[in-house]
Amino acid sequence: MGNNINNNINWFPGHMAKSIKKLKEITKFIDFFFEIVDARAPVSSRGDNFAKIIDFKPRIIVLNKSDLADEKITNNWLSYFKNLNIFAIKSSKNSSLNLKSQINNLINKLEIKKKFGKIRCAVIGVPNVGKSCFINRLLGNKKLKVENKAGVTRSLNWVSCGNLEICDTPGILAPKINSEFAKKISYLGLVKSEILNTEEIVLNLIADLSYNYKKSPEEFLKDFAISNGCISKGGEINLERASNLFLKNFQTGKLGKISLEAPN
Ligand SMILES: Nc1nc2c(ncn2[C@@H]2O[C@H](COP(=O)(O)OP(=O)(O)OP(=O)(O)O)[C@@H](O)[C@H]2O)c(=O)[nH]1
Ligand SMILES: [Mg+2]
Repeated sequence: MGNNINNNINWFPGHMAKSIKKLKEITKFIDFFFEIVDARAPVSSRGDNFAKIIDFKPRIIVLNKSDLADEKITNNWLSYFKNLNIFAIKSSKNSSLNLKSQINNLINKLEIKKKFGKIRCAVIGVPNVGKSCFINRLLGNKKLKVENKAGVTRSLNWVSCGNLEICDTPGILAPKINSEFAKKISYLGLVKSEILNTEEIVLNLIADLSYNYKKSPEEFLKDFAISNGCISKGGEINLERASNLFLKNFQTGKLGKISLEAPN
């Protein structure tokens, strides 16, 4: 049985605690941070954990997976951060935008005072948000392991990229996450799926997307199961399979480019 979505997510394995400790140790040597968030929910996918860790070092917010988000809302987020004098860029793994030159421009603006040696940065964020994939894009190769599940990177890894030394870090969640954040990061697949009750998440998601205009979320899911052939051998409706399919459709953008959070 998974965690109840109405309660907090309790997934704080040993490697996360260890990584927080290590991150705190290296922060004093870090010139700036890339903070990767999911463009579909930049607030919930940041959590409230990192401000304490990164010690007010310069940072660049990366609105990643922007290919899956509502473009207009992502652009509103960029204006929002600009108004707050926070550097932010949008990014997507298939984008043809020249990520490197965009980042070099920002690094110049960060005014990192360094007479000798390379600039050191670390890439931080919640699990499965695309940290390792982002670094691979900068490197121009597939050096770091990337997989579509939360908790792939388990320790801090340094790689060299031109004038940058970049540290890839494991995805970190707070030990306790408020239930609104928990809901959204579950929808987005940023939590280890094994600890979740997928059917309950999907019923919440259907309600939040207002798909249940004339039906209850339960009826909507049953109809979805039938129309997508999610039927067990005995002939019963297989809600588990239907829930997994619905969630996958949402997470891969098959239901459209949907942002879950917009700036005020
Ligand atoms: N659609 C889309 N998928 C992306 C993007 N960036 C990364 N992904 C996918 O997201 C999944 C997770 O990517 P990773 O780079 O492994 O994520 P991570 O943040 O390093 O995850 P952990 O190491 O578990 O913390 C992979 O399936 C990537 O292909 C993007 O911009 N768009
Ligand atoms: Mg990783």
